[in-house]
Amino acid sequence: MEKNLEEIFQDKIDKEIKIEPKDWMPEKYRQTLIRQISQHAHSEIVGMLPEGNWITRAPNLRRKAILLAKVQDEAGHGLYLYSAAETLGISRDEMYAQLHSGKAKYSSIFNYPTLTWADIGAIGWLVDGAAIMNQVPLCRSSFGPYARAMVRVCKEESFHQRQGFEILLTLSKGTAAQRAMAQDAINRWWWPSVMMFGPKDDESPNTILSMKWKIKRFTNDELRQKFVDICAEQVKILGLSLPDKDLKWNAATNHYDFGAINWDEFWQVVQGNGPCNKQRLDTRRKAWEEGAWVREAANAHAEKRAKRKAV
Ligand code: FAQ
Repeated sequence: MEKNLEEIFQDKIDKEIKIEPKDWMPEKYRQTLIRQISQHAHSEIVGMLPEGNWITRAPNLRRKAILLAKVQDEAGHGLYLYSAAETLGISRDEMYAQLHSGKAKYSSIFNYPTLTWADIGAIGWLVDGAAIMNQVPLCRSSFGPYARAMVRVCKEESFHQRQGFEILLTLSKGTAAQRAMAQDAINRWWWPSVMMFGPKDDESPNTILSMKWKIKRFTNDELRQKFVDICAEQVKILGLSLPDKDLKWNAATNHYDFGAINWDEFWQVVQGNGPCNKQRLDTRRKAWEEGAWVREAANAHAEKRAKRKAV
């Protein structure tokens, strides 16, 4: 019997053949990817804001140059991802409108404030660390443009993670006040980083289909556990601790057990009620409005050049 389009599509996925933009795909696959890739792009762009707060206050020129480069990388990641989403038939303007209207989600983590310089270390170590854990498997995602964009993104994220760890390592070897500042940043960023992986598997409506379609290669809980296992070891090198009294090696499972996640806090932040949600969206909207003249000028210039070429 001849196979239908959906069966041919699933066969390709099962054989690890990438799906490309012009290939047939189920509408739900297209929508799932638009949702995930655009949310990911928004996260990179909004994610520039907490760190941007420290560019003018980095403790020395070297740190400032590194932070500036890191934040620029994040803008680049956002742009690759918007381009990958565009191949699925959504325009960049539509995606921006969804972000600015509050309809589109972006990662919960970027709704927390950066109070001290050590927060820049904690973001690099924990937030970029969690991002890498989640994104390395996305390099093997079934949709070609997303998978290819992720390869470069992950290389840069890996540098970001190391720069964060190095900031914390330096502070951990400093004065008592510097050590305390590093510990305080870890205390505040740990649980929000653990939440980044999303709801637990039995409350994650998208995981089953995304795993079948190999958009996701691991479930939220699987990635979260890998992250906890790695951080529980790395924190020992810093001589600091993670704020979880239930964190304990379990020889039977070969993993660290960890304490209960505050899911109420997670959903509050996702629904727009986190400490900085309003500030983040206001800042993005203002940047969009104030950038209108640049877009107009660029369009006018492009039109002029096109006319000149046509003559
Ligand atoms: N925050 O059914 P699931 C970065 C939503 S990039 C907000 O499990 P899914 C780089 C989810 O969208 C960080 N919302 O969903 C950087 C869904 O809502 P919807 C971003 C969340 O898609 C570092 C609902 O909950 N990374 O950090 C969150 O299968 C430093 C149900 O969830 C990516 O986006 C959350 N944490 O799994 C930049 C990676 N978690 O849409 C600057 C790509 C879940 O149905 C500085 N994304 N939700 O209304 C993914 O891997 C997946 O989308 C997950 C969620 C794992 C995030």
